[in-house]
Amino acid sequence: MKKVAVIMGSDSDLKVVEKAITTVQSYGVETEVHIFSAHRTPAEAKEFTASARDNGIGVIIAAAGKAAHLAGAIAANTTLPVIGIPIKASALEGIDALLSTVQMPAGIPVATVAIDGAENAGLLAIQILAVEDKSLAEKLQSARDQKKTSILEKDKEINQRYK
Ligand code: RP5
Repeated sequence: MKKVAVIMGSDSDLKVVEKAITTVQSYGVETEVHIFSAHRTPAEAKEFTASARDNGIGVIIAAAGKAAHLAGAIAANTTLPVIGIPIKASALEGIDALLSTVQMPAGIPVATVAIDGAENAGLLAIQILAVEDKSLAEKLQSARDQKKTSILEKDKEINQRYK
C-alpha cells in the first residue's frame, strides 16, 4: 500500500498536524513525516518531493502558516495529489495561510482543507488511496456509519431532555 507523506513548515505546526498523522495511521496506512520549509529549507523540500512517487508515497499532505507557500511549492515538483492545510499561526488567524494555500494558479492544484483542518486532510488522503483499495473504502464507510449512529443517539437524547 502507498504511504502518505505529511510535511509541515515548522515544528510549531505539529500540535495541529498531529491529527492528520493519527487519522491516516488509524486506517492502517503508513505515514512519512517531515519538517520542510518552502523558504527555510527549499532544497530539501524539493529533493524529497521530486522522489516521493519513487519512494512509495501516494499522497502528500503539506501544512504551513502565515505566507503559506509550502503546499504550492511541493505541488510544483510532483504530479502526486497534494492536500494543503492552512495553519492558524499569526495575527491574521489563518486567513493569510488559507488564501496562500487555496489560491493556486491554474495548472498546479492543491486540494485545500479548512484552517487547521488536519483531520479532514487525513481523511481525504485515505479517500484518495481508497479509489484503488476496497478495504480502505469499507473502513471509511464504517466510520461514517458509526458517526451517524452516534449523532442519531444524541438527537434522541436532546429531544427527550427538552420535552
Ligand atoms: C510557517 O511559518 C510555518 O509553517 C509556521 O506555521 C509559521 C511559523 O513558523 P515558526 O516561526 O514557528 O517556525 O513557515
